[in-house]
Amino acid sequence: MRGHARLQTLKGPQLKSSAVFLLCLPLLTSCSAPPPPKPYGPIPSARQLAWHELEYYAFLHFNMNTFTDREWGYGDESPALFNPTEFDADQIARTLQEVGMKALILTAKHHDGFCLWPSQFTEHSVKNSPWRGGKGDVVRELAEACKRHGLKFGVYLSPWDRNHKDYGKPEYVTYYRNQLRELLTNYGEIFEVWHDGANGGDGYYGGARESRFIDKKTYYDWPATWALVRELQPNAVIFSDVGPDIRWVGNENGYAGETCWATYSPVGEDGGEPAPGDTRYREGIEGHREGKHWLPPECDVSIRPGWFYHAAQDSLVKSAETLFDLYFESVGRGGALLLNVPPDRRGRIHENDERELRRLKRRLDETFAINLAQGADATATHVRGEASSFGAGNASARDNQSYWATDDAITAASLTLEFRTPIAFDCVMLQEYIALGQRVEAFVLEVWSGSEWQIIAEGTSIGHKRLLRIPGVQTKKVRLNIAKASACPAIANLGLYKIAQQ
Ligand code: FUL
Repeated sequence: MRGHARLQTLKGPQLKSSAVFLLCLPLLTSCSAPPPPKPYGPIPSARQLAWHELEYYAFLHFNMNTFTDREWGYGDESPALFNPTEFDADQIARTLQEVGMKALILTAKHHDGFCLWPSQFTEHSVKNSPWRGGKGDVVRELAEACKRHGLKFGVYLSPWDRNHKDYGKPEYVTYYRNQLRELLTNYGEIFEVWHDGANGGDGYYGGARESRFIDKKTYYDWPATWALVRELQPNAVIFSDVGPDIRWVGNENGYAGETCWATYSPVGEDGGEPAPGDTRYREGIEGHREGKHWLPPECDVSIRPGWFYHAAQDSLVKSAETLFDLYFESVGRGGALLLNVPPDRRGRIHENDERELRRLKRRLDETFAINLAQGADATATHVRGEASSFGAGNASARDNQSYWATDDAITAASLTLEFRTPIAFDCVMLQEYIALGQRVEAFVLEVWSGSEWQIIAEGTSIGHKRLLRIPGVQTKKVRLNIAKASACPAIANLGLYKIAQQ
């Protein structure tokens, strides 16, 4: 009774919170916020979650081929040919950082076997090149420059080696692991280890000059090789056609599918066990809705026609407009954009590449500078336990750590943003709270015309990030309908933007 009397003297928010508190006194547990939803399906590991945040980073194809004007060296190239005239790791790392990239992955060894670091296990390396009098180490200079410029650093170590005499024999696998150990021990923190799928064929092989093929499923004993990566660099993600952390998207053109699941169950070309270089790789474009593993796609593509620098391609650098499209087709479909920017024979990022990268950066910055959804009034048809900690406003909040969620039984629901004055936008960003898995299977976006709801976009997968470009609209209300989900949705972000013109 006394509690009741006091209630009557309170007003506004004070009344509301006191009332809730008093009413809950006898039933404290039933009024507390509900527990978060249970994860659905495979979920990302901590290292995968950190990787998802990178989104856009560089591939650096720079090695012997840069100096021989080739894409695949045979393996008999003289180390004397590797001789950049003005190698400048700071120019490379600084440029990449300034254009918005978060990391770089260097071809420490490509198929021709030449090593950019003075490996103690071969003579086929920078130590026998005239560059820096044979005392140079490209891996070290770039790893250190990355640290100085706030980039993460990763390595590509080609499993195929057309130079090595033992390629095809068990001894070569020991050599490969020894090299991996050098790279993962001597150069600080490595964020990603990249294993290519191209493997086997003709080559120099220590002078044998013949064709050699290996059993892709068994030769490298990949589980044991990856265990070495885990031991030496526990935070590094491992990329290959089959993961185990990041999958190849199945094309070298830089795009994921319009529908693209982070989950995937790779199978071999013959329908059996998969291995790097032996998968039905086209399935990587979409992944599998019921995939057994969290294996998000990395979309690799070169800014030039070739992976390595060729002066003849200086006029063929992809434009910022093309790169902007690729960004939407990779990052905007839940993957990462691994954009190859091959240093030239000086050992620097070429001016033409730099120009387009800076134009791209300007346009991305301008596009995503203002999220029009922030400040909107957010409501939802369902909110988990009616708790503000799962409220609609979480989806339009600045951070991605809070999310709008519904009760477990509700797998179709909608969220509406309402604005005091009309907003104009032509780009939508959606994000799920992926720590709980990929849950949404279909969504519809609508705007209020003044008299009715009009559909402006429909889609399937969301995952870490979905970017949609739509014809420009002006409206005071935007509605996101989650039409189908495998478990109650957990939406971290609904952002609205206006695309900057180039
Ligand atoms: C391919 C390689 O054969 C190319 O040379 C390049 O390195 C590309 C990224 O992967 O499989």
